[in-house]
Amino acid sequence: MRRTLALSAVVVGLLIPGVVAHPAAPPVEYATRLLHDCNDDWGGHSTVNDGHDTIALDLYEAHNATLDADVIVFKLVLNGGYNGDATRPALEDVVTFKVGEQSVTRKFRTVDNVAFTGDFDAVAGPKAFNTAAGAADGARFYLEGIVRLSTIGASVGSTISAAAVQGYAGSTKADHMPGGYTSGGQTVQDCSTIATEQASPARYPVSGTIQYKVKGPVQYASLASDVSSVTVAEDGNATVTLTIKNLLKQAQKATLRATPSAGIAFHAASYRTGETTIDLEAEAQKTVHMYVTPATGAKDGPVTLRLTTNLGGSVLVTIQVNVDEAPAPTTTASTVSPKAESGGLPGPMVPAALFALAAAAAATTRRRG
Ligand SMILES: [Ca+2]
Ligand SMILES: [Ca+2]
Repeated sequence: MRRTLALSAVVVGLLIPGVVAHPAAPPVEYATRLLHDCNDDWGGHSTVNDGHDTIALDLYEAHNATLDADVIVFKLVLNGGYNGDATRPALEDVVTFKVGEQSVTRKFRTVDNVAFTGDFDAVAGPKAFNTAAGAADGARFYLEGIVRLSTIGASVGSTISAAAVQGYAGSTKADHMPGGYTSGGQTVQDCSTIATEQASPARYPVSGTIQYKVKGPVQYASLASDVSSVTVAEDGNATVTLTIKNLLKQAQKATLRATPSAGIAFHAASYRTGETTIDLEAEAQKTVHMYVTPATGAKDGPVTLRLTTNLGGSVLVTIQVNVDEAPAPTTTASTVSPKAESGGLPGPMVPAALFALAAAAAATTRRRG
């Protein structure tokens, strides 16, 4: 792998520099581009100087299941690394930014340009960086530095600003974003593409000026309930209609969970108690029915619904459930809700509470007869 990366950098840098000098593909739709460097300013230099060619820095929010937390992911696009000599100092790429007025510094580090570590909460990559058409973009690759919101003192509404990246080879400064690079101890502002940068701010954000407002990982999918509270008889049944929408132009797999899960079931593609998965085609909207079936002795309380998606989305909705105590046995039948009697209950996996409800409805019919 090390040899492949180094060799590719040499080949691309020396033989086809015209191909090198091009911008990174735009960020994925749920990411924000914080920085784009001058076009490959370190590109040829990475074949004679150690240090990564910094290309771009994107940010996206996600719910990270491993960390069990809402996180910010800094996606750093790089190229090259070593110049082909035997020196091979440790390479570091230091990411700095502000959360509100608080300065934060995190770094990626490698001693072989194959395995990367760092002082983020987690580091992923390297992974191949692709062109907009999905092909490998030369030898470019990206790393992901993942931090919990809580780790960096951020929360929904916080502003992240003043992003910058400084590359190092050992203790020697190399390429940086925004702007040029350092060579022989001198800062070189090689920004020949500044006109392009200004003409396309979404692709080349004007260096260091992006102010990102933390939203939580809500840009992937939405979840809405037709009611904020529901009243249901003890041992009875109530139906809540949930609307789920894929906010992205790509398919996602969503998982819907209820806490507490007891007495909660979903009817989506199939009937599931407590949790269900839903395939969401691009920009699709789907309706899911949630059945609330409180057991005998159940108390009033909130039910929290969490919708997560395989790309990192997470959204919460809380519904208050008020339980009407069951009256004396002789009047049980009168407490059955009209909605429950009207049918439409799921078939093959009806929980015990629903069987009890059906029995009560049958008793009503007999008495009326
Ligand atoms: Ca660069
Ligand atoms: Ca630079």
